[in-house]
Parts: sequence; structure tokens; C-alpha cells
Amino acid sequence: MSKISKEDLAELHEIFDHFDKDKNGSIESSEFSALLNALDAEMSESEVATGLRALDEDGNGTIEFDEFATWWTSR
Ligand SMILES: [Ca+2]
Ligand SMILES: [Ca+2]
Repeated sequence: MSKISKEDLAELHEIFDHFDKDKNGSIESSEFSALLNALDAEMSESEVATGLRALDEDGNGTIEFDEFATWWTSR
């Protein structure tokens, strides 16, 4: 992960929590789809699935905060 300030990290946590609708600490595909919509990235279901797999570094099928932070800071 690239260097990130405490403020940025707090902001990232807010964004993450906002999209983690069920507050289980990870972003599932439906939540990831809502996130992409919010970013104006209209994507098909298969594109969402591909994107999720690209972010999902440990391959457990969901995006945890560290995976999200890595992606967000490298966008
Ligand atoms: Ca969730
Ligand atoms: Ca994961």
C-alpha cells in the first residue's frame, strides 16, 4: 500500500463503512456493485464480478478494508 495519512485513512474507513451496508467488515458483490454505481462506473454483472476478483487479493470472495484501501489509493 502506498503511504497514506491518518486523515486519508479515516476518510477511507468512512467510505468503506458507507458501502458496507450490513456492517460485517467486508464488501460483498452487491455492495461493490453499489459502490461502482456511486462512482458512475456502469458495469455489467460479469464486469462487477471481474472487478471484485481483481481487488480480492486473498481470494475469499469479498473485499476487506485493506484490499479496498490498496485499490482506492492506487486508482
Ligand atoms: Ca458487507
Ligand atoms: Ca478478500
